Amino acid sequence: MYYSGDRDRNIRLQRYYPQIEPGESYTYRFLAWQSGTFLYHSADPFQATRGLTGAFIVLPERSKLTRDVIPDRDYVIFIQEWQIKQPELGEVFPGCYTPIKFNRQPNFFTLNGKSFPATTPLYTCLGERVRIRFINKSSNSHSMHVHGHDFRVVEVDGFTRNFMDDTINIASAQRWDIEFCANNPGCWPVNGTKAFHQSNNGKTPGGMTTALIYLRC
Ligand SMILES: [Cu+2]
Repeated sequence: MYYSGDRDRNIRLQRYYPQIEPGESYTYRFLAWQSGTFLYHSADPFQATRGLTGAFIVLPERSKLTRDVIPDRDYVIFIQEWQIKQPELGEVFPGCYTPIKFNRQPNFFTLNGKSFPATTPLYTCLGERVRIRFINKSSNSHSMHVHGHDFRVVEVDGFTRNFMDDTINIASAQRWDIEFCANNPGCWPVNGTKAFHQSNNGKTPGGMTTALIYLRC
């Protein structure tokens, strides 16, 4: 919604980020001038803490999509955290809850919307090149690693990087793209390294943990 003639900063913001009321739609059109890993979210930060956000991936121009640009596997891991009212720490109390919008003390941690053990594994075959695009849409930084594998950081925030590492600290809103050769068959944890983030309301195992699983191929 646009309020003309008002100098208030918040109202001017609404001119750039339209309020889309229930039942309404709004079409954004823009030039995707930069390839890379991005995200979109509601302009209201407290709608984003309740889930109005997602991944936005821009691939290189078609003419530049060569074999060395496209990995065999290309995964997105979208990191979020939630504050959900629970009677006490250390247990999960099943039920239907609305996340607390201020989200100052998150007690649930998800990868692509699920906490371990409900997270979706990443699959690969021996010898494949695997890319993982980590997107941190949360208010904390998250230190992530892939057990059993070193990796190359190939992009941060859509900008090219080229260095080896095995654990990366992803600040709030950052996107880190890593690539590695699947050269160590097995079933490996892929997880955030902070203890409480590996739990569901303090109950382990849980939280931002998933698995890298080698298939027989
Ligand atoms: Cu770990």
